[in-house]
Amino acid sequence: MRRIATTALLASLSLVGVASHAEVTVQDAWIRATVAQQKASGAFMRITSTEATRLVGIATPAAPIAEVHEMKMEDGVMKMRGIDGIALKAGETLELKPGGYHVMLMDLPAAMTAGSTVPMTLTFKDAAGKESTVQVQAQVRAANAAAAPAMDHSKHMKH
Ligand SMILES: [Cu+2]
Repeated sequence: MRRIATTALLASLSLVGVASHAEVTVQDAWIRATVAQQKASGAFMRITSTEATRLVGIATPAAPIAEVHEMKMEDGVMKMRGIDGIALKAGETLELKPGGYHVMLMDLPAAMTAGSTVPMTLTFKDAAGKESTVQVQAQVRAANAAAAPAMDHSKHMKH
């Protein structure tokens, strides 16, 4: 009996392995342009995955520190903080946008100039713990480009 149960378990594990070739699509990745001396900015995008997965990290040569942040109302005040990842449901689009989840780029060595393109590497971790990366070209846009209310990133220095 025990042997049969083990075989069945292995079979289902390998099925999961086949199914976990998640295809991640990133659309409309952009970074808010900065002015000289501004050390932080936000990056935004829409992410869709064919399988459930988790965004666990971001890296870009344009910033030594890139963190996933969330914004939350706390005691009537909008606050933001670093989180260790964001879960994506299969087929559902996760939107990183001003006022919501975003990528925080910090300690910027140079201003982000509108019109330039910045490469970013997104790291995802699936339910089985397997990591995969997606390369994205984010477009730098003027601060007023978003329809959503502007987000004050100057308060990010506390992180
Ligand atoms: Cu932030």
